[in-house]
Amino acid sequence: MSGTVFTQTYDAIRNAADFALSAVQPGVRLGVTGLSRSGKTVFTTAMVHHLLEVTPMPVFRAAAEGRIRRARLAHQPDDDVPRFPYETYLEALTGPERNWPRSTNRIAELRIAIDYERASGWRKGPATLNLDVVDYPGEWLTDLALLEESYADWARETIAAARRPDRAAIAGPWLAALAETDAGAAADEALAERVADAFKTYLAALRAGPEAVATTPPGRFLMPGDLAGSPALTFAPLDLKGVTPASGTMAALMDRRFEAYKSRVVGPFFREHFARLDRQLVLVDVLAALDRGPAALAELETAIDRVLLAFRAGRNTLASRIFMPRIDRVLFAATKADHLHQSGHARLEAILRLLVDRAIRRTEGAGARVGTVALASVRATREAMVREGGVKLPAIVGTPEAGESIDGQVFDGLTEAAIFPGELPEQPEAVFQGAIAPGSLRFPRFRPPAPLLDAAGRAHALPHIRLDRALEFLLADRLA
Ligand SMILES: Nc1nc2c(ncn2[C@@H]2O[C@H](COP(=O)(O)OP(=O)(O)OP(=O)(O)O)[C@@H](O)[C@H]2O)c(=O)[nH]1
Ligand SMILES: [Mg+2]
Repeated sequence: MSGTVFTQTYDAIRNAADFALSAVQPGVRLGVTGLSRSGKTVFTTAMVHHLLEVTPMPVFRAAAEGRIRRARLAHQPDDDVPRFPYETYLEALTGPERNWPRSTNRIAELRIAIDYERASGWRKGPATLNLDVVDYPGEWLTDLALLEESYADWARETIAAARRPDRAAIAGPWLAALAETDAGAAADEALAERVADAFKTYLAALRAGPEAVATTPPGRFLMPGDLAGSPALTFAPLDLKGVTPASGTMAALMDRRFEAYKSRVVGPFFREHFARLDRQLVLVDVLAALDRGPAALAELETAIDRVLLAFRAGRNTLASRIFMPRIDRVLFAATKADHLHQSGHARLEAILRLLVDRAIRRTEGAGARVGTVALASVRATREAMVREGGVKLPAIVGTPEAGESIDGQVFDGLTEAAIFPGELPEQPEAVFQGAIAPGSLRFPRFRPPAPLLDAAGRAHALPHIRLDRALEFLLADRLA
């Protein structure tokens, strides 16, 4: 209990310090999150690029009205968070090789100081807004549920979920290893590592399987950040058979590590990072889930529920003693919309809207203003009409990455192709009734776009779809 009180005091002091600072220098902390491969790094890179270059963004009013004078990278406020290597990622995207940034598995931060002109009112005149962007894995949000659970409960539930008949093939090896592990045996580090490894292999198989499960905590097991291999990540559920762990046993060791994971890893993340965010962007690869089929879609719904619960935490939950979120706007964005002709964008957004609305109903509110958008952070395609069997179809044209294949044709990474990606149903509900057969859509990975040069040979800014709408929702009031 005393620890909790201390935590609150500490938070109060820090929040007061944040507040005192913000009175001098207005700031906004924007979280960018989403599950693995949802497009976080590409979005953050593109957003920073458009802000720094002050590109024309019709829907982002502050930019459209010419009130953004200049934006520059500034020193980030947190010395213990890795800097988001913007320059490296932009170079990868726009360099001669045109590569997407590599996969990341940890938190990163970047500060952009935006010099702008206030729109109106008594404060009219020049001002500066410090925008802190924090990119972190969405998997970490799933750990919130653990804060209220004991090791025994978590172990029982996780084992029960693995014993579901439809998971037999995926869970088999781990359940076999589990059956051979005696929770009452003497604590043994080598054994703990073996059991934890078998459990991690199971989690990885779940994610790669048809359900594409990403919401089975602990979130750091697949997204360890800098903690890979540390004891706080070397634990796993054991079959306790209803017996309370006796000291010196494997069960007691696992129990202690589980508690350490909560207090050393989960708590600090929510307190020191999540609770300080003002705005949150959640990127969702809706197209990939649609293409994988109903199980993946159901899993995506669970993931959105978990995210919303994290935003609402703080009302009558144990978590509220640990942190209190202050996020007042959440934007869910369906990414990679450039995989569809623009005629399909409204349908894509409608499906996301439905997923989010259902989640809001299930989780009884969002605790923040919620928006949805279908966007492409970096548009890798252009549009065309193709003729297939005498019918004209809305298609997209881009360069599929080397090794991608569509209808038996394997691409070399140099050849452009016009692709009809398939059609999304008019009624968004239909996707839950199997309107899209698994694997029936054509969503190859495209290479980043070739640079467009102006008359003087200078490269144009990276193309995007509705990135400006996202910025307007997330930042407009702070740049008013
Ligand atoms: N065509 C297209 N592809 C995109 C876009 N954004 C992301 N992608 C693709 O999605 C992949 C993942 O994007 P990232 O931004 O690295 O995703 P992430 O969420 O940071 O992924 P992790 O770091 O692995 O968690 C990229 O390598 C691209 O292939 C987009 O706007 N258009
Ligand atoms: Mg990333």
